[in-house]
Amino acid sequence: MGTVALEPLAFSELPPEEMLRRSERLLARMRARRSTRHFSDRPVPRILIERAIQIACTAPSGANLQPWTFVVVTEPELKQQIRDAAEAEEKRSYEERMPQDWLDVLEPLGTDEHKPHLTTAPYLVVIFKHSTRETKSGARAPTYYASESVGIAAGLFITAVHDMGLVTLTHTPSPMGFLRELLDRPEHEKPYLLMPVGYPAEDAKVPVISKKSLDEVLIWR
Ligand code: IYR
Repeated sequence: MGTVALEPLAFSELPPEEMLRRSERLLARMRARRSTRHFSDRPVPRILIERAIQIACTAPSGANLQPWTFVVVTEPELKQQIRDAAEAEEKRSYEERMPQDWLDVLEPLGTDEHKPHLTTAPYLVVIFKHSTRETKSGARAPTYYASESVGIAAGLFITAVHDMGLVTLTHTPSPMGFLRELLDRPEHEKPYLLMPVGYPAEDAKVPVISKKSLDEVLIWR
């Protein structure tokens, strides 16, 4: 394998006050982001979803392997099948699989096995993580830091959706294997996150919760 060509980094330095201004603007914008379970069925232009995915795909990834696939579901019957399967798994999880300490920490958030947003939201975006990749010779080889890479891409997707004025919810029905089957993805693609995307319902609610303070999360050494 040859080395990749190098080019100069396109970088324009900003004045310090402009750096601070931008950081404060983005912080205020991101502090307004909330996950809601209450979606409107109002249509959203496809181009916005494509843009959010393009933004997600700017993420750094292990060896630049970009170990992700985004499947966007709009077909009502398929959304219904996904909802039915997710609710069946979630019912078992809430009733049998999740230990009491997990149920206790979720209780204030009011989550349960009912997932109406999976049929209400105009789009269900499912991110798949590639556990292996195809080499030039057609053999299969590992991917590297795939979870970290896909997690970063998901973070950028969530940021993009919020910044363009839509809402999403990171949903992780467990186990998620049914998504690979329903969406016809190959064995090496593992469902990573299921995200309904759309406008919030007019009466959308969110739990009253707060983020940790800087003091609680930051240690300078
Ligand atoms: N996957 C379940 C349970 C759940 C787990 C966590 I951690 C949450 O923050 C929220 C829900 C569900 O989607 O209901």
